[in-house]
Amino acid sequence: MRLRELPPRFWLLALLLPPLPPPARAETSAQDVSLGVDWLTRYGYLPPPDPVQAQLQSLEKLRDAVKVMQRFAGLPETGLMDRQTLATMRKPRCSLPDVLGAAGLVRRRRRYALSGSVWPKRTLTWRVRSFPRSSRLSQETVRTLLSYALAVWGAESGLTFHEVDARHQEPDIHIDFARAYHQDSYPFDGLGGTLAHAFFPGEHPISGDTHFDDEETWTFGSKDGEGTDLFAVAVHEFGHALGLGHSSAPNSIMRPFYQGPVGDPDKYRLSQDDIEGLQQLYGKVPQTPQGTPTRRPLAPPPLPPTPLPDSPTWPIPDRCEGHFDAIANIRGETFFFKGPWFWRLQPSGQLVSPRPARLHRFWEGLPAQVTVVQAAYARHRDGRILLFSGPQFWEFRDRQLDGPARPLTELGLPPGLEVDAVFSWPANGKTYLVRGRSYWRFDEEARRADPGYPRDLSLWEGAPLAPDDVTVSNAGDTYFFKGTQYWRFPKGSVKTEPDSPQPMGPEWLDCPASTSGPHAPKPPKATPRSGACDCQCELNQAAGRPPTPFLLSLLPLLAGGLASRCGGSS
Ligand code: RRS
Ligand code: CA
Ligand code: ZN
Ligand code: ZN
Repeated sequence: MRLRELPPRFWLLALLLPPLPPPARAETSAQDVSLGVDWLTRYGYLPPPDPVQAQLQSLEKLRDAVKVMQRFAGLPETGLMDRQTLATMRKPRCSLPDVLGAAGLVRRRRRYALSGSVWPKRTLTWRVRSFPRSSRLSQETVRTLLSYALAVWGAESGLTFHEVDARHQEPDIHIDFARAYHQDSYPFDGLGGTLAHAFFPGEHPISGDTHFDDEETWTFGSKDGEGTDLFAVAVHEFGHALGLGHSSAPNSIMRPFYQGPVGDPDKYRLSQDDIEGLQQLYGKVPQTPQGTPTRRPLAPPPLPPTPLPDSPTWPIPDRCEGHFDAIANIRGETFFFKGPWFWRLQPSGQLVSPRPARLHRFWEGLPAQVTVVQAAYARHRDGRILLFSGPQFWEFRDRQLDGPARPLTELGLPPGLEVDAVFSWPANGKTYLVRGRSYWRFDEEARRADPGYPRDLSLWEGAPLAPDDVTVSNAGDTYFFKGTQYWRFPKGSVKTEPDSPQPMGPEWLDCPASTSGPHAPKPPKATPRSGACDCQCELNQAAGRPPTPFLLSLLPLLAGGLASRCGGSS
């Protein structure tokens, strides 16, 4: 089609073409104009055609549309359909619009765009429904990379993500690797072009769903630059799944064009523009009065060793900073959990090693995506160990997982609630579950929640609200932990010691007092745990096992496992 054969609206757009010698311009412009209008309309830069529009206004809008498109594409904002702009438009690309509604064309200071929809909850579930048909990446690696990509958004918003088994729960975010037509209106286009797309939050079953083109060569940590980095694309798509549109900010992961790998998933941080967009939707990570997050966001699991030779590692946390996720007395030993790590104190009060051990190397069968244990306790009646994360818990027999994830509602909590602390109180053999300023009680013998709960935590006189965790020492005293402090309740008492709280560091973790809060340094007291292994050893008897095999089973794992990574352990 030649320019003179075009309908009048294309003449208008021809004004956007750069000044070129007439013959060359006429040869290219017919196709260019057609491509330009279609492209800008298809990707949301132009509203659908309106024949009654005034010409001058339209010209201005067209120039604006071209400029916005150029900004998104990282091109000079000429407002003209120049060579670079047309080249960009000719390349195959995503079918979802870049600009969401008319607001996208309004000039804004912020660069990010919002879909206008958000999830009305802070814990979201996900599942990979279909994996790549053939890929260098194993299914395990795919899941791990996806959980890292979700955690990137969780870290800045406090949102948490749980991988679920659809047989038990329909997830919010289904993830598929699909080819060509795949039961939505956005068929994929084979190798290259569009890499993936995602649906904004909402109530439709497809809302939040994220699709990757299975004809791409998905890679991670590729040395030769081959393939498409799954982690980078997943971070982008999950931005949409949470409600973000595309952005034109230079460092934004939400730019509509693939920018290549973004480095180690455990070190990757969102750009300021992405953070601002996200926090517009979900607010900031909840802060305590001291300015620290109340609960660390769900962190993803360590990456598998293969096929990632330079597999990044999590920074090892400093135990002296306190703020543990969970603390539990397990058969006489005290476990301090923080992210995907834990430390262990022997019944004598000695730290087994100053270096933490890895959660998943020890708790066999704990799903890889569970990287924060929010509470833990050893059940009095059978010695089983229960680990809690999000709205679920897992039961372990010694170190082995025994059964599927179970909902907290089984222990009497209302649906959707998570726990701060769980402990078994020797005074009555009941299990206490604490959340915020409320607590519930579970009768292990009758295997049902006690009526009349929740009750107010102030009934535990002097206890901090929303403790990090609560546990009972071998001497039978109850300890509440929060931040860098602990509160002691003498055996059988629901009233804290008058000198509570105390700094945890010197007492429990072999840390100097100065790193443990506002208290003056004081010499370590005789440890409340030392020697007297009474009530917790009864657990082993109740379980019909002596304590030794369990304790011994830890040693090769902690010593050997850490030695290979960290060069030895004490
Ligand atoms: C998207 O926004 N999903 O939410 C889609 C986006 C995407 O796939 N963009 C294309 C892209 O960058 N592809 C790279 C490979 C082909 C390159 C050449 C052709 N080409 C997801 C990304 C951001 C993770 C769009 C696209 C393909 C493109 C383009 C855009 C050339 C501009 C220029
Ligand atoms: Ca493609
Ligand atoms: Zn799709
Ligand atoms: Zn996108």
